[in-house]
Amino acid sequence: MLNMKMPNALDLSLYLVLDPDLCGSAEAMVRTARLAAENGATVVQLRAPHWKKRQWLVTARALKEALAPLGVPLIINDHIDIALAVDADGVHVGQADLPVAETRRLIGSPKILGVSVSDAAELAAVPDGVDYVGIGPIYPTGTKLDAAAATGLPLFARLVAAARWPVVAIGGINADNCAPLMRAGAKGIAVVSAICGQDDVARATLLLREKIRITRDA
Ligand code: TZP
Ligand code: MG
Repeated sequence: MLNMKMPNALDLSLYLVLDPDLCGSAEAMVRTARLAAENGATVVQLRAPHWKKRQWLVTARALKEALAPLGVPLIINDHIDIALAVDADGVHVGQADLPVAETRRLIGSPKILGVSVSDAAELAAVPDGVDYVGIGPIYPTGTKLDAAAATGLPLFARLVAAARWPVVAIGGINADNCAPLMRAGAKGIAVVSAICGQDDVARATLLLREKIRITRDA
């Protein structure tokens, strides 16, 4: 019998997107990521739109060291070179970033690739080659100032139904409003401010984790 080690299936259920401003510093970002991963975050994305490349590299490397022993994948927002430099687990691109096909060609087939969409037209235009689609913002958010208009729950449910890929919901999501998104078919929720900058990151993560569990078991 072949002794092949199957890669772990990608668990998108609680997807933390890091924010340097909300966390306070790069060091606090790494602490936040570790605490969240220890308490139920299943994916961590490094997102820092205003950073210079060197800061990206140093922090991505520290995150990889913190998360790899916990088995939690590290996704790099937009910067394929940083993902390759630290051997991150994947890349997440937006509508204004390098397109999916070019990104896939550069990172290779085993890596995770996600793309953001905010409406039906963007969703319909997503080509093969992605592992998941992030849809949002679903609810109003103060974290991404240039975000598109919030979809709201009914449109989100229609988008999930139309999606050919696993969907992660993002934007204004917290422990109180995440359940309907999971029930609508999301494979996971992505949060920034519900974890980053919270006084007790472990507790905030556990609360989200528990809501997801309850919703799944219902
Ligand atoms: N993309 C769409 S909304 C958003 C991103 C990165 C920010 C979500 O932040 P929060 O604090 O979870 O609303
Ligand atoms: Mg981007």
